[in-house]
Amino acid sequence: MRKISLLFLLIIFLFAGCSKAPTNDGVHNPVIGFSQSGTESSWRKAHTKSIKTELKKNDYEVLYRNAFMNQEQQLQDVRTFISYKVDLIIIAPLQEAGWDNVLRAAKKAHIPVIIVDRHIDTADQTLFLTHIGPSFKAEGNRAGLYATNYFAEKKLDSIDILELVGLPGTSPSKLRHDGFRETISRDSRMKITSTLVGNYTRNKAYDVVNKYLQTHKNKSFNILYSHSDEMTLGALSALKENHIKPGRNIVVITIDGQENIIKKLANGEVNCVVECNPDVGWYVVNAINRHFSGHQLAHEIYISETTFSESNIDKIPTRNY
Ligand code: GZL
Repeated sequence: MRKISLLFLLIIFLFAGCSKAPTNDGVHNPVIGFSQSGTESSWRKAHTKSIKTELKKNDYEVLYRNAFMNQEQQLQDVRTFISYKVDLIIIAPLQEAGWDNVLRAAKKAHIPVIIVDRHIDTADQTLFLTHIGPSFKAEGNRAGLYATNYFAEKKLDSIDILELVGLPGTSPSKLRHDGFRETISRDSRMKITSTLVGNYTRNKAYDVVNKYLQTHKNKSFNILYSHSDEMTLGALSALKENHIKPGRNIVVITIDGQENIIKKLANGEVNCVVECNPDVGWYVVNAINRHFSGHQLAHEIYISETTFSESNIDKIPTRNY
């Protein structure tokens, strides 16, 4: 009888270690510092909600800070977590650069760090346990694949592309650009003739696209490739105000998969939506649980994603963002 009860207790302990926050002093649940870069899109808000919800479901105490797209503020937020001696820090970095000093301080304080969403640029890969997020390059590849397939049979001598990139110095802006260029290079007619910077916000995107259209009245283009749905929504307003029919006069390709852009796919204003999945909470908390249970983590954990267009519009799952 005694053997059975000991075995039962061992099983409970083992499974409990993988699914709930282990109490580090037998009383308090671990405290997680979560530094988010901003709230610029419903994608970003869904990303935040996914992580916070899963952490709380697993009984972690959460200290949350939103840097409102201010890099200095975000670095300060992380320093605050270090001063509070949290048990682990999650960072969704705004920019790639500038993280070494604060991450060295976290390492010196023996506080593990997990990077989510965008990447950081550091030579010292021991400064964080793992990165959990999309393959931005693959997202760019998928956008380019839609473009090359769409124009494969079209009788055109040249195919001009207007690219709307997000915040400079961020990994999605660089890698979505690289992935797209890599794929469209297979069609020598395709050329990115203008690149505008929309900083991932709707207002900035509207301003730069409207100014471009006003100052290039005689210049046409075949494709708008926009790195995020929020920027696409701003661009669509500018296109319509300048009497250009998005989805018809030009092909519109966008990345994220927000509910409001799926509606534009349905009404023909957008031709292709490359999914960028914000629902990473389970992956993040599973990694934290495994870390606290003494497991080694893969240094890169990719989130699965797909592409939506008129060919599968009836099968698009509810977006919840
Ligand atoms: C990508 C993420 C981007 C989203 C935008 O993972 O960093 O930032 O595509 C957001 O919605 O602004």
